[in-house]
Amino acid sequence: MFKLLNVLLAANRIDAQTAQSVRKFILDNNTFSPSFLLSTDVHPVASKLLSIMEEKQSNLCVSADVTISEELLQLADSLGPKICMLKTHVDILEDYTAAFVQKLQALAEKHNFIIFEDRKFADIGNTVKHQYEGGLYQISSWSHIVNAHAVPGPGVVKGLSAVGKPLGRGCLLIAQMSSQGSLATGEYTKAVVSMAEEHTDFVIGFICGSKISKRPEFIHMTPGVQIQAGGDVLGQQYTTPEDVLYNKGSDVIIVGRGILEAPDRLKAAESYRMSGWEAYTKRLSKVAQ
Ligand code: S5P
Repeated sequence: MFKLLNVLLAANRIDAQTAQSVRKFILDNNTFSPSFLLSTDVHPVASKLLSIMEEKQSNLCVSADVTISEELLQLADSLGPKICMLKTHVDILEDYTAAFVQKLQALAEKHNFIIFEDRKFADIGNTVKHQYEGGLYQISSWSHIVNAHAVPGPGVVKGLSAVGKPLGRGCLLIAQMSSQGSLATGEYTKAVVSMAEEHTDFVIGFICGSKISKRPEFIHMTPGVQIQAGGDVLGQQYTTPEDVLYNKGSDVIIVGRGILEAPDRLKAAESYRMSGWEAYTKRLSKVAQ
């Protein structure tokens, strides 16, 4: 439809205003989907995430960095309708129990969001296999997505994949970081992209600051996002949703303190959802033109 509009516009059969209002109508009525960009076979977790994004008109991942499990569950329940994904750091909880993850899984079902344990695995394949599957947290049994540093080489992906693939799980590789002085830049980032391309049966995308791969099967997720650019005293650097999604070409924004420290968390989440979705669909419509 976008191409057709361009043809009609070029032939002066419609004016620019009509073309724009038809484009807006198509976007508003969701008659196209972000997954229109996908031409290849997509990993089931990635395709689930994309359909949740469309259905809820949300590309917001809340980073639920709280230390009490009851508070995390409350967050998941109240913000659940606004988000496509909830990111956890399960090892910062003071009171972790197996019952807690069961409740979290039930909330993920109820509100239809993906769970992403931000474990940042970074060891040899055999060790990460144990860390992913076993120990206190048994992450592979409940988290749809995990992430890993590529620094150990492809063994880290192979080890995680041995556990996660049979369970239908997906993995993100950390290709860039939001923190000041990060070493994950340039050639390192490129090597991470190559590593992902070698493991598309398990790797579904990246933690990154901008679009780093043109391959449509990869989802780009960006942390270090707040309504106002800036940072914290420990090196975190913030970019705005518009910049990350429209200018830098990422797909999902990961927001922690921008929501957690707001006077009204629900209101803040809705505002990130709205600005995130607007910037994302604006970019997709530009790509489609
Ligand atoms: O490069 C990164 C990668 C990650 S996953 N920078 C990050 O900040 N993160 C995580 O995103 C970080 O561990 C934290 O959980 C969240 C950002 O939180 P905020 O409060 O600064 O928004």
